Amino acid sequence: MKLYGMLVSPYVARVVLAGRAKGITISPTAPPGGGIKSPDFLALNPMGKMPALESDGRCIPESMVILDYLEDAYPQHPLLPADPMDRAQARLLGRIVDLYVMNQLGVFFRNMNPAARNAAEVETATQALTKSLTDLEHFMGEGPYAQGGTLGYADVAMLPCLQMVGTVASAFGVADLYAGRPKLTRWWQQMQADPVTGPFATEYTAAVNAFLASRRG
Ligand SMILES: N[C@@H](CCC(=O)N[C@@H](CS)C(=O)NCC(=O)O)C(=O)O
Repeated sequence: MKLYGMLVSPYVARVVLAGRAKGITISPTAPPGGGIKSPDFLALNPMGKMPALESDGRCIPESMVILDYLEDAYPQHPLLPADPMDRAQARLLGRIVDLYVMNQLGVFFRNMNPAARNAAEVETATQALTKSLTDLEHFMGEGPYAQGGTLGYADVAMLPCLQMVGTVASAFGVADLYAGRPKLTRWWQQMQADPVTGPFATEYTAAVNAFLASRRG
């Protein structure tokens, strides 16, 4: 099994983290042909995005589909709960992050330079981000993990994405994604305390900061 991509991508990172939570080592490797737009990589994954998981000669893009594949292929240490409604809730938290939280990231990236910033666009994205976090908070469980008392699917789906968004949004005056949101606040404390996600969060913060520093030049 090969995971193509770079750890700094939150979508790649959630697959790496899912592997760690399940006790499987999944290390990202550089896409073949020198990048995600190379003919060699596009032959495997014409979507031209990371991550892509290659296994037995077949390729799966889309990080949440990869998480589901890992659940099916490595059932020994499940990250999804057993109850159908709980499973749906876990997937919902990942879906809210992907469709509504991460959706704002592009605007922030486009406006990183304060001198060329579109203030109206940033304000709209900030409001949408605020709403999406409130929605996420609503659907989270009572904790201390995203859904219940053990590390699971929703935690690994959420963690790198919220770390990336939090770091980028902090450059736009959004000081703390979790402030005023008790479930998210407790969750983030738990993520830092957990023996799997704590070290991962430190490693991922370093990767994000290095990436942002390289973009600043
Ligand atoms: N929905 C996809 C998103 C993947 C994605 O957008 N990855 C970014 C890196 S963070 C990428 O490959 N971007 C290159 C592009 O869109 O051309 C997933 O969950 O895997």
